[in-house]
Amino acid sequence: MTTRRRFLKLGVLSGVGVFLYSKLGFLTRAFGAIPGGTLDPKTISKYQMPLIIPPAMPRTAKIKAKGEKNVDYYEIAVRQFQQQILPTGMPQTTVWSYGSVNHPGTFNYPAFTIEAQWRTPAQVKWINDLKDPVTGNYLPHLLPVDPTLHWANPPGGTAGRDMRPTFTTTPGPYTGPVPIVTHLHGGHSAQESDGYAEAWYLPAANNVPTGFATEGTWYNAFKDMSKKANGVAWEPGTSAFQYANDQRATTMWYHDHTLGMTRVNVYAGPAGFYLLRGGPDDMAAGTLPGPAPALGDPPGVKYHEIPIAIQDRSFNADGSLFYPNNREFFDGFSGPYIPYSDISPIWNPEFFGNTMVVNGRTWPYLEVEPRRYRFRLLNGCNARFLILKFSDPALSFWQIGSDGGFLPAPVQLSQLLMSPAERMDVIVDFSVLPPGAEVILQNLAPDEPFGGGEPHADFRVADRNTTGQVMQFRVVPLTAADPSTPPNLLTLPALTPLGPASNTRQVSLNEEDSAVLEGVGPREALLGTLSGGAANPLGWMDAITENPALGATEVWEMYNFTEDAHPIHIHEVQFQVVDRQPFEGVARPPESNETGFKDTVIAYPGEITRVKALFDLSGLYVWHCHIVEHEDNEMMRPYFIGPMTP
Ligand SMILES: [Cu+2]
Repeated sequence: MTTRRRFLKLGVLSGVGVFLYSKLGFLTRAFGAIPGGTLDPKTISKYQMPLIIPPAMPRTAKIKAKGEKNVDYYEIAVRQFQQQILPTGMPQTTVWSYGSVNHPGTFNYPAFTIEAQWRTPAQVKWINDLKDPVTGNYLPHLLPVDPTLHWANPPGGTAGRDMRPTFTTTPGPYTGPVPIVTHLHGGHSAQESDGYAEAWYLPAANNVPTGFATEGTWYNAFKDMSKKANGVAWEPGTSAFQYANDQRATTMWYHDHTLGMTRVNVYAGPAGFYLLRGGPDDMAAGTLPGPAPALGDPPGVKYHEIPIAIQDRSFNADGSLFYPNNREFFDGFSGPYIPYSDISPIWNPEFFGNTMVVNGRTWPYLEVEPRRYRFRLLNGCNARFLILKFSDPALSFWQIGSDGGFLPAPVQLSQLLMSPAERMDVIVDFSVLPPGAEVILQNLAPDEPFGGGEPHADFRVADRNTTGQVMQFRVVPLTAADPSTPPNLLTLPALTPLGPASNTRQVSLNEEDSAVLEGVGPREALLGTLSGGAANPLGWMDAITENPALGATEVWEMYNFTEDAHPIHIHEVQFQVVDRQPFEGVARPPESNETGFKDTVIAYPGEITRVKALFDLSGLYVWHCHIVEHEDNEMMRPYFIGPMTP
């Protein structure tokens, strides 16, 4: 939001007398509070409410599916409801999230955790229930949807859906029925169950306007494939995805993935953990801290394995979520927009909230005993990188797992760098602290796009009064002995590395400014290929260029031609990080906590980031930047595994 590069651009503009007012606004942002809604984050009392530990999502039934005798079946809807996210005494917040339609009281932001067992498939009927429960009419979006992006575009009808519509004047936000499609992030999912960005669907509402497309371009094709593969019929306003759970045990999460709307759909709340357990890759020699929430737990169980989703949000004084409704919020650019320029009027290239929300509560606290805990950490922010560090140097993180399951061995780290969508499985030993001790989990990453480097030395760290704090741990007396193995003595499951690659592919990360207004940008971010060593940016609609053979192991070399780091996520696979190499420099090995499998990797500016993956399911998938504002405005590409038959 406030990189030096953008500062210089605005300086140039103000020099020609265009944006003096905006520039003043910008200066306020650069050296003052993080802009947001009408609720000043400094007026929110911290550490007033305990951390919510999401319970296990109740199953609807055990069922048989085609070729499968034992399938965990869920019926999960996305609904709108109110939740106390700000401290008690402040207003509630209207959010969206998932819950089991058969179990009232399970709708929560973040959603309850899906507990999956290795080689026991899970089938989820994902229901778009963004409807008024009384009238059956659709609910409009809680947040401003920019209809000028390349997006789902239901008003375009079947001919104009999943397109960038043409406008003759600058439109306001889209207020029609909201498309959704859920993706299991990290899942080894068949294409029809992956939540493809053009496989969205509207709620089956009473008042969907005539002429609107009710499903995305790929919905019906995947519906047919799903019928064939799993024997399940999709009803209107739903899809039924089946997850094989045949991968290494790990921490995954599920969230919305609709074309051009992911940033606002996920910001509104729909996200939850999906923990896959069991199998040969989940057998550490030793005892890990536990238990985690399980189905049928009586009240009062003490959990020592806890998922922690960290997100930044901004609020208005009435408790509502704030997300910018104009481009001007980002860089002061107040137009001209359509039809005189190519800058979208609402979309912001990145959004940074000024309040930290952990498991759906602002700045919560967790009482911990002086013993070991296992935390499944998720950076669930839209654009914000996190650098987590305890305020007490006696505490450290023992990282045992990453996106794709256990690391080869535990790694002790004093701080954790997490880009959006990354997960880290860590053990923290609070026994080094006396009862009564209070420790803050801090965030030392910047309040702006991350470009690499170390806190203080290379960038200004997050505001120590707001986004520089994440949550608090309060040490209380020990009630029972800790049976868990000290992390330095844990032997983690063996990791089988991928074989040699049969193909190396060069891809690129790009950002483009306005093509008509000098010095205004960015307009959009793009992936692409390389052509003669130079960037060849490509958009969502360009022909597929990444087409690995089924069963191929490939190295992807990601050239980052932009000035920011981007978390790049490839669907279907868990990859290994090979190395990183500055354009003019020598390669360096992956970080000590990147030696397992991953699905999201930080690609630094001016570097080639190499990952190696085995593409073992055929079909249509995507790879994209997980700064969701980028993903929504072209920084996502379809890719295809195996022969592309029409
Ligand atoms: Cu990006």
